Amino acid sequence: MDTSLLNLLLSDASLPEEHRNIARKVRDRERITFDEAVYLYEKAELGYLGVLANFIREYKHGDLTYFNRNFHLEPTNLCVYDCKFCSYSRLIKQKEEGWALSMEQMMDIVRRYDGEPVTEVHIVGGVLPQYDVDFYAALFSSIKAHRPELHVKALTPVEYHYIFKKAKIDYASGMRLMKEAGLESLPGGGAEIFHPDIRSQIAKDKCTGDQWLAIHEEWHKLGMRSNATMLYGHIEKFEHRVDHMDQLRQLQGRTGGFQTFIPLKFRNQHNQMSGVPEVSVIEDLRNYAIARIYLDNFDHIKAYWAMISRQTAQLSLNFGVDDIDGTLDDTTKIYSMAGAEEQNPAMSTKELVDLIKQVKRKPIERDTLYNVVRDYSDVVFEEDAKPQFYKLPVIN
Ligand code: V47
Ligand code: SF4
Repeated sequence: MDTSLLNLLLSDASLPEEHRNIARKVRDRERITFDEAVYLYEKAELGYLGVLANFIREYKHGDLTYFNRNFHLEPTNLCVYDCKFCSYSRLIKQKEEGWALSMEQMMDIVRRYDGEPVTEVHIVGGVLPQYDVDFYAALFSSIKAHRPELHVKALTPVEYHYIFKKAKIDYASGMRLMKEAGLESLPGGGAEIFHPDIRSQIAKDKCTGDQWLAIHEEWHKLGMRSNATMLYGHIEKFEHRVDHMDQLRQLQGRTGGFQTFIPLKFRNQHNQMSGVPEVSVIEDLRNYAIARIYLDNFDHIKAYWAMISRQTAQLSLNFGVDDIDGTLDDTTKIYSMAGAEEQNPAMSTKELVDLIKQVKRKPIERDTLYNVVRDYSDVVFEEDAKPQFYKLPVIN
């Protein structure tokens, strides 16, 4: 691991005292405080943050950069809630623009991947009364019966809180039931911003921040893993971002069950918050870097390429990120509907590997639990083996 840039920073007498103290803490692997994180958001420029975050990224993972082969299953885009940032949900009254798949239709989607080398199905969508505890338990067990090695990463505390309340069961019993049915991990969605001052404005009615955290905690107590997200860059203040990460850091301290933190950039197309401008790419990178520095007990920071563009995903690998999610196969609509650059998100394994190699990192295919499936550092794809020459036009 190269410490020269960090040492150079530390030897710079013109660097403000607070900057130097935080850099020293990072070098000595000490935890930074809440106030220091707010200070970084307010005062630190990108180059400085990049040196610190990349130092942490490299002592945790060297050049390794993870991706997986997955597809999304989105049962419905109808939803009983009305989150202001959501471009995806069609309230039940706008039913003509929506879809709600039956169990058979969902299994047809799963069967479409028979024989394909995918390792994970990520299930995410809206909340509807007909999808209850029994429905989801039957879905998970049907998927596992059909393809036992396919990892089921499904739903968020938003759905779980809703279906457990309806079934009158507590979180602990509910999560146990889901595990028995075949659920293997929880994606990070539904977290938005935990702080009630913001949550009540953008995502009122659905589960609170405390309920989101309580459901993950019950899941972790069963020995299971999950992810966490943060929807940033809208009406929240820097203090709210740090508060959000602080609650995650505390829960992680108690359970160790989180695998990865995924900052989700607010996109402003076709939703009720279209008047709120999106933040710049500089702010995206600063945010990844501060997350990497603050969340010292999280192993991984993920940039979701489908939402921030392939180029920003490449850049993020120098700002603390070590994972860029998966192939997706054009099976998710959440971000394209919100104005993300990728309108039909799908990348072949070769494209993902090339994207990572182009910026001199090592592409590692992982499964959902970060077991290494394959190291692609020295893999030559068939297309690469035969050099392509362009025929020059003959000029007479
Ligand atoms: O909770 C909705 C977000 C999330 C918008 O765990 C928006 O591996 C930005 O959580 N602008 C769902 N974001 C997706 C999600 C996720 C994605 C990829 C990987 C994983 C993982 C989890 O999408 C929602 C919400 O925070 N979202 N609308 C929008 N306009
Ligand atoms: Fe429903 Fe989720 Fe959209 Fe909120 S973000 S309206 S819970 S689909």
